[in-house]
Amino acid sequence: MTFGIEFVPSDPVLKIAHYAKLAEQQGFDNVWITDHYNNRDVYSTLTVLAMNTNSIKLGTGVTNPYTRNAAITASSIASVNEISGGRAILGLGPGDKATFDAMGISWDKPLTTTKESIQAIRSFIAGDKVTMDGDMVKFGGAKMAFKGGNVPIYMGAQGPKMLELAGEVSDGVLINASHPKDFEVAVKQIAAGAKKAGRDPKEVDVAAYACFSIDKDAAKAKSAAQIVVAFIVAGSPDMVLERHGIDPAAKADIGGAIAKGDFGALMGGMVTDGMMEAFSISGTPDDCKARINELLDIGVTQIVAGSPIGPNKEKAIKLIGKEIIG
Ligand code: F42
Repeated sequence: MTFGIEFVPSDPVLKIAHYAKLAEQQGFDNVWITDHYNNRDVYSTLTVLAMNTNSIKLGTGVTNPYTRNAAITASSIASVNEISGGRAILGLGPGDKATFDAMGISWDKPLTTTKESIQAIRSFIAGDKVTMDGDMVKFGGAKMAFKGGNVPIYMGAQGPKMLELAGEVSDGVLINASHPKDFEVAVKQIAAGAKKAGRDPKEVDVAAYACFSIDKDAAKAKSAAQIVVAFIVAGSPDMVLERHGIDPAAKADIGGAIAKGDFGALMGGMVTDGMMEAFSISGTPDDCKARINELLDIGVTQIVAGSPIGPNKEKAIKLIGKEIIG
């Protein structure tokens, strides 16, 4: 098992560098930085992290193929790879529709765009001259002027077809989920894709990109994760809610409370224990360890501690290091 940590650059980059250094000292293997246009830039953040750490792997978690052309993404991640002495990982997913609507970008064929972009990015990083006439990605003989080295490519994926594609073409998959029931399904879909491509499914690192909150006080840990879980419920497909015995009607109520900024209602019972159980790894170190062990048994190979990590990030990173990574 490897252990990763996610940071959202809504915090200043130097603060994230401090947390990343601490995570490295505590034995984390990977740091993943999210990419949204309204936060600090993901590659600037990774560059600062590269200069402030020595061994932790540095990934986009995840960028997308719509706001950045595949050649630009290849050049950016290859630069981080060079600066960090070969520690870069590219995490790529199709992004989300609401963001692209706000940016005036049409979100056509997310799966095809992701697949073709990965093909192009791999070729650019290898130093090839790229000529492509895909459905969504086209290049007329573009080539990078430097070699990118070895950069693993991970996919952000939840849907069945995306997970299958991840099994076919990726080095790893970052799955936004926390519960064994979701991974039972996902692991099978990834394995089906790998078999289709003639690969051993073990070649694909299966990462639980989880809503994680740890504290010695279970109630404090859970309370810190409630708002994140509310957003997950509001954005989950009905099928996923039903898998966890949650009435899909709750989605509209929670979405309404989020839209009104009514955090009192969300924290006051709207986010149920069942939702917390389904969509977070939260509680004491022993609670978190028990869930992690269940996930490992099913085939998860990397645990990513995602937002909020804990009521106090610094304490939470140290607790994970001491009690879980050990
Ligand atoms: N998104 C961001 O914008 N920034 C982030 O930092 C970020 C982090 C992140 C971390 C982990 C993670 O798992 C996801 C993350 N995301 C982030 C979201 C990510 O970018 C994707 O939005 C998300 O993972 C994709 O969700 P999904 O796997 O459900 O895929 C969607 C697109 C979907 O609908 N998939 C379908 C499926 O079955 O898998 C397939 C749809 C399909 O086949 N489409 C056809 C095609 O060619 O694209 C076209 C069909 C037609 O009729 O046109």
